[in-house]
Amino acid sequence: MSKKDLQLDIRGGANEIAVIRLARPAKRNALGDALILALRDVFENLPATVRAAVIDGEGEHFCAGLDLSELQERDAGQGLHHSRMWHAALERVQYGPVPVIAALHGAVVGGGLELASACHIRVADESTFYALPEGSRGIFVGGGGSVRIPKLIGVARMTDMMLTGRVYNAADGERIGLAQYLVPAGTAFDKAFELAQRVAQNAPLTNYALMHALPRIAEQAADQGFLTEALMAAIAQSAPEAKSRVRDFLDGRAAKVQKA
Ligand code: 1HE
Repeated sequence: MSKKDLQLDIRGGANEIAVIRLARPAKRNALGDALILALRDVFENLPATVRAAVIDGEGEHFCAGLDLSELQERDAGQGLHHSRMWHAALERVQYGPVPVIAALHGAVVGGGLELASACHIRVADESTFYALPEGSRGIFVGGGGSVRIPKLIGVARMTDMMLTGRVYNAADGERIGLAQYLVPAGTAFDKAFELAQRVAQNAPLTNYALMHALPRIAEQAADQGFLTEALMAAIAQSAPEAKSRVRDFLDGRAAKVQKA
């Protein structure tokens, strides 16, 4: 991997946004080991001033998944560690310091879909298509896809994608839950950045609760989930920022919720 294959650009303003770009368009942003480790390092070392991140891919495609040229003869132990390396990196994306918004276009396939599913919001433009070609390559997902993708679309749809090689287009992808936003071709980054700016204005503890507590509460039995929720709510509302935001609303200084 060359240093240029993963680019980090911190955009200023009161709330900084990290723009992270897969920049290996000649290989359709395929993810080799070095690129995966670089992704992990970027999320581990984001400056504390950053409040949200956008990830996108240079060229015609978001990401072609695992760099198949690196797929050598691995024994079972090496295969296990390789998959665990992906898990560690994508955990840094999902459970890192700030919400991450994926700007998708073109191919979002294999490990590319695994990366996208580790992000908190997915914005897809009309050129986007989704597939899990692992099935036809004789392999299995290894980047956390079997945990995260069924949470978006259900086990049955993921099974179909892998058994039959089914490709979802952008509109169907949004319909089934692979992306939360569908935008005109060429505008995914702009929309993702706009959303990141909005997310960056939230109280940091609210964003923390959404990233770190909500997915875990959703995995808990209801009685445990209710308690975790109550603890998180108590912590969030005790922050000075929460008190001043509520005071702003009560004093008529904060925006009302507008009809959609
Ligand atoms: C690659 C890869 C790659 C492209 N690894 N080199 N992923 C896949 O099985 C998807 C494989 N890729 C494709 O199906 C297509 O490349 C795309 C649909 C993504 C794009 O098509 P296209 O026509 O724009 O590009 P292309 O001509 O196929 O590829 C351009 C170059 O990128 C070419 O190399 P070149 O040296 O001949 O120019 C391709 O070989 C190279 N390339 N994709 C390596 N993936 C943690 S486990 C995750 C498991 C997986 O992700 S498995 C799924 C892998």
